[in-house]
Amino acid sequence: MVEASAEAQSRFEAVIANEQRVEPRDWMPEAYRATLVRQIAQHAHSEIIGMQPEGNWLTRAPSLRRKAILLAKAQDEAGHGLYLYAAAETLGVDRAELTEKLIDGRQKYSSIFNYPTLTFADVGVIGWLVDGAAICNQVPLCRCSYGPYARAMVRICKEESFHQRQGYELLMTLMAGTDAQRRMVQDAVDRWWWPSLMMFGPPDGASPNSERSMAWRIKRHSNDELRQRFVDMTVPQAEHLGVTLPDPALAWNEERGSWDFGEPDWSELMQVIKGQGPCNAQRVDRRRAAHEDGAWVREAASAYAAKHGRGKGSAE
Ligand code: FAQ
Repeated sequence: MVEASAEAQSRFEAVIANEQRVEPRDWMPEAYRATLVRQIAQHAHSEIIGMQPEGNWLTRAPSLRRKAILLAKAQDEAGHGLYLYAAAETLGVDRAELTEKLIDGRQKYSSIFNYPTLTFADVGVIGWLVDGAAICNQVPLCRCSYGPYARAMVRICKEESFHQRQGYELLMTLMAGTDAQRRMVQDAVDRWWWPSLMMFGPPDGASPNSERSMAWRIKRHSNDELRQRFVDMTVPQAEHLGVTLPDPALAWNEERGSWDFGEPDWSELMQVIKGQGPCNAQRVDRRRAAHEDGAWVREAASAYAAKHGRGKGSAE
């Protein structure tokens, strides 16, 4: 990496301070670039691995309508992965290399996708809670200081909003059904509530990256601020739906104008991040198998690109 001139350094700092965007052509500190590669790659991997839990229900959706909706949602997640890998590539990394790192366990993806989807109600709860949490976390990323990431997030957030509504609509339908269907929804809420809170990351005191990412305006809010925002948004939705959130400490705090809530089990989050969650091995094995099964497509696309004089194509 070329040593930065004092002028380049102060130009970078002014862009951040003035709420402008850093673009791929601009000089940026190596640590800023590395932080973005880490976060964007983790985000892209999450979208791709995130297709698996719901994909489990594609062939067993209860109607053609539900199957079409679920298929469209999974396709959206694949698209989000592609925008995000493209954004990461503007930082000088190669998408194929990022995929290798994921399947070798050298890069992370969101903890939430390491839990099983036991019933079709899980599809609704993922839309409502997981996409709901993703929206809370990602809307501020539309104002991230790095241009390509911020722009990718605009479309992703629009699609995530649709995903959240479809999940909520599915749950409303189940809640208007039989007692067994209502029990199925409550059971899914009980299993997904705490993992959804963990999606926002460790508490602020144990979040080593937050301070610097916020100073660089990559992250706009701390993990705990966004978690609180999610709880405040979700409690009235749960009441409207007629489900109970599995947290006896949940109580309206008049003084703060917010909901108090219990402490997630942080040791569980750490276990899942370390690869020891209920489905980590299965998710990564499936991703590795899909990557290997797709080798012939990448080879064919590269051969086609070479034949048409485009050199090494974007065959991944
Ligand atoms: N899972 O210092 P911090 C979606 C790691 S997309 C796994 O607080 P940071 C769409 C973290 O990487 C969901 N690892 O880190 C969808 C760091 O490790 P490292 C994905 C986690 O980056 C819906 C260490 O712990 N969204 O849902 C997690 O400042 C439905 C210390 O943490 C994004 O990726 C976790 N939950 O803040 C798809 C959004 N939390 O790398 C299908 C963008 C923390 O130093 C179906 N990312 N870690 O070794 C972010 O906003 C941030 O990266 C955070 C973490 C907030 C996730």
